[in-house]
Amino acid sequence: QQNRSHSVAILGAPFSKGQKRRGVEHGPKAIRDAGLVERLSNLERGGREGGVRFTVCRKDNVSEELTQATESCKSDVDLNVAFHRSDTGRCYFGSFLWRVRNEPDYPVHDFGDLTFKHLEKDEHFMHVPFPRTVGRANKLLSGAVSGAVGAGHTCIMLGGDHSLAIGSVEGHAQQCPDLCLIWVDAHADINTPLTSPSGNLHGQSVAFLLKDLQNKMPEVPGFSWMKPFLSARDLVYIGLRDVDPGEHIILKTLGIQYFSMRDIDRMGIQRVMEVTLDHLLARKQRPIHLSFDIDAFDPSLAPATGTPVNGGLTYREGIYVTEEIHNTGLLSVMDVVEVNPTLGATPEAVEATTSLAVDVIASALGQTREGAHVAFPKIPEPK
Ligand code: HAR
Ligand code: MN
Ligand code: MN
Ligand code: MN
Repeated sequence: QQNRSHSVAILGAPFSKGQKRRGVEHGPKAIRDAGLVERLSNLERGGREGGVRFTVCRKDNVSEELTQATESCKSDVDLNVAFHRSDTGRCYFGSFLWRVRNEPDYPVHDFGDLTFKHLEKDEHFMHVPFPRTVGRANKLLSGAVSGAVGAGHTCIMLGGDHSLAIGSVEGHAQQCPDLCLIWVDAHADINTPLTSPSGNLHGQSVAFLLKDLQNKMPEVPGFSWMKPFLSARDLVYIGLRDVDPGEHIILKTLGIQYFSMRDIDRMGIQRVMEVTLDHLLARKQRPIHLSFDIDAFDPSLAPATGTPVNGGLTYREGIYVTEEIHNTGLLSVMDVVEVNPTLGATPEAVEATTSLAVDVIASALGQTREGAHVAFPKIPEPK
């Protein structure tokens, strides 16, 4: 029902006080300089599109719905149906994805960068640095994301460090209270100030969002403007491989669905995405918030980042994740964070990281590896 094929809003958030290394505030400029706006403008996004994901438990239902959907399809509609049998053999699940061709393109609006103030007086809270600065930056970002989503855009937030997800998801939730969250990251970023080994807020973002952790969170100065709103069952992690002990007990206690790199090795990325989307969308279609930390990728692909961890996503796994999210038709906000152009060993290393960021954004917004033919309703013939 909430099929999203909208104009795109790009929102830069040059902010780095969620951790102790400077440089990640140059992420938005570096990603733009890698050609983001041109790439998105050239995307053949012509046409509305959307999707329905279903789980049914009788084969006749599938064929019946299939026939109906196919019949209601006019010649200017592409229908893409994928479904398969569950492991028990009794259920079928899959998706109908549709796209109306030959409609006007959807423009890309670059809203530029937000301006964040550094607060002079901002003492540590416990061992947490810059709490008021981070709290205030996220309040500002929250308003901007809420405004962009409210105006009908699909919003791309360029970080900045991952503490910015607090404001980004909060602002998104103001417009879409039933959103779900896919967190692609080497790290779980679910420490509370009481479990965090570093104190850094970019390792704690999810703890600020979750209702289920409300009574485990102290009152951090700078964050009184927000209340946790997300349920643990509305969140899925992909790519984890560096999880602190305190984070592990939280993941286990709250029963959060996560796919570590080991799970990806075991199940394959295709199955991981199937279970992810089934977990979040089978009961109800709702807007997706994708929070993509570039360090989810292997450091050989994304070296210019503050906390690289070996054994990450391959290029193809990462792109498969964003392709599948695009195919739901439900992507509403995407964060791309932790690109730090001051950390690459060489200019080539930085360029690899920023162009990878552009690739995952383009893929999340509909660039396909198999190609597309929006501008070609049929094969041209010689006169
Ligand atoms: N878990 C560690 C901490 O809390 C490191 C996590 C921060 N690194 C990130 N976040 N880039 O994804 O300090
Ligand atoms: Mn992160
Ligand atoms: Mn990370
Ligand atoms: Mn598409």
